[in-house]
Amino acid sequence: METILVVDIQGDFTEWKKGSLAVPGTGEDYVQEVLQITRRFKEAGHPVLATQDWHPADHISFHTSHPGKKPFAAVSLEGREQILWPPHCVQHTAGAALLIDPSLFDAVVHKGTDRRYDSYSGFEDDGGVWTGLDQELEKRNTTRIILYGIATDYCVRFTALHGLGRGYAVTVIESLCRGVAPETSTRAWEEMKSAGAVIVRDAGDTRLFS
Ligand code: VGL
Ligand code: ZN
Repeated sequence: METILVVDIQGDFTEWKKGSLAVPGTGEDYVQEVLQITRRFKEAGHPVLATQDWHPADHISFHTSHPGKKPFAAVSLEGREQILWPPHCVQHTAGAALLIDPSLFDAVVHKGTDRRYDSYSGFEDDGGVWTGLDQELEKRNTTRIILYGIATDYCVRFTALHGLGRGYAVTVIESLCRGVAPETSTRAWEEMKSAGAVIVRDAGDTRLFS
């Protein structure tokens, strides 16, 4: 069974909603395209899941949690590199809201909920705690994950790599992804490809529509 996974389509990551961590190329037209394609997958009978970045207000990934540090600075936390982001996707705020009607999703998985750990991966945070995505995929007898959303170089990348690591086939739809920066996005595509992900240009290339 193929399961669709829509990654972090949230106000704070979009230009459309003037988000605090707006990713280039995320105007209203982008979100509408993601919505339409997601509807078509749903209508074709595929389970559709979503991830939602869902941080407490004092999350460790926010530069405001590190006095004197500027946004986008890199720091070392317990030996891990952590990029310090502008505060974003704070639980229950407008910026954290999904921009696609949640009724379209069979389940929504929250990530980054523990203030001590970031979680680019939809599967598990940097402390190794699982989000619940594994169970949602297993419940639906998933063998292949079809993935797209924001951001190519962070959440899409780590979710694809962890999906492959768990033995799933992973297909990423390039035209429905947006990255924070061009260089890191180029590297992310190469990394996903060499780890075994299938990268397709358009949703039609998945041949999943009936
Ligand atoms: C993400 C930066 C910070 C992502 C989450 O989901 O790609 N990026 N938090
Ligand atoms: Zn985040």
